[in-house]
Amino acid sequence: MRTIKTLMAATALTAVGAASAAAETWDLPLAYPATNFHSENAADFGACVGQATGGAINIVTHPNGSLFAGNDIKRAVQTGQAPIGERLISAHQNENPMFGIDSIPFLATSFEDHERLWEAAGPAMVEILDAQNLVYLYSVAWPPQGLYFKREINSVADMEGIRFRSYNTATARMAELTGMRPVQIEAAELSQALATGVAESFISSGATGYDSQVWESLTHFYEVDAWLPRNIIFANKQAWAALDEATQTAIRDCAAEAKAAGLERSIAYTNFTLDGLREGGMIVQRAGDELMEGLREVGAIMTEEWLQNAGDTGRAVIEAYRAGN
Ligand code: PCA
Repeated sequence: MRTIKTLMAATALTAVGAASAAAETWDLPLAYPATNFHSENAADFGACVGQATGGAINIVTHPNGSLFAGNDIKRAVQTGQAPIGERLISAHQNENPMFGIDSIPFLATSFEDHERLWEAAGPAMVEILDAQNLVYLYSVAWPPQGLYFKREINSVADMEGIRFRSYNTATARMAELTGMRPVQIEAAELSQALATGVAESFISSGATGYDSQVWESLTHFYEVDAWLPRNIIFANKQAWAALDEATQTAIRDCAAEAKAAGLERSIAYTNFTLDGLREGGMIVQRAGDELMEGLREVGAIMTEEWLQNAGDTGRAVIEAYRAGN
């Protein structure tokens, strides 16, 4: 069995390897730490591509914003400074409202609903990215977003004046509407921002709180399930077009695998990291009714604002998603 597999792998290697002249290194900038599930998934994707292309494409991941800071990754790939990259797409909602479709409060709050929303948004997303010189490869959701604080919070009124770390338009808007003071900070800088008091609260997954060991500065995590934002892995269009068809197919196959594996990882990481926050000493619980009510009011305003901005394309996607409910 082992021999046959090895033989088959060796044959595949020769076949594809012979077709492509030289091995090419593709640097893949990532914004999140190496141990984060997105980063591990991207590393596995890279290994898959290396194997499937017989070493013709050697993907090298650069986690934690070490090659480009999160906010610069998309532009770097668009302009060909990097052939491939991973980015939290909702951080670019200012370029196109559709990029923020995954951050509409309380629209799709479970992995299941969120995947359906993404299915509905998919074709439009591919087209928008294409017009920006990007080839969509795969995308993976973060776990549901909840609120981190350094004291007990029972209502929106309790949030007044708190310095709140934002990571996209929606998080900044939520801060404004709840009377907090937003400051945009990369995940890679989060621990430091909390330690120095630049930020004292934020919304994110258990994953990012766990990755950043936020129990060193904060005490409470409220499960709110506001939305599940996504990271997208995309390639530069010219770098992609330079690949032969067999290589493109091999990468697409690996991307399909990474999409499915990433979802499984995200689901598994959800409870694992919430337990990790508890072990770190934090109080992890569902938000109370009064807080949820207040957040839902804010969410309704944000939903209306998004629909206004997103026009027909956005409305059509939301309607298609809602029709499936
Ligand atoms: N973690 C990322 C984005 C969403 C998430 O869960 C962050 O906080 O930057």
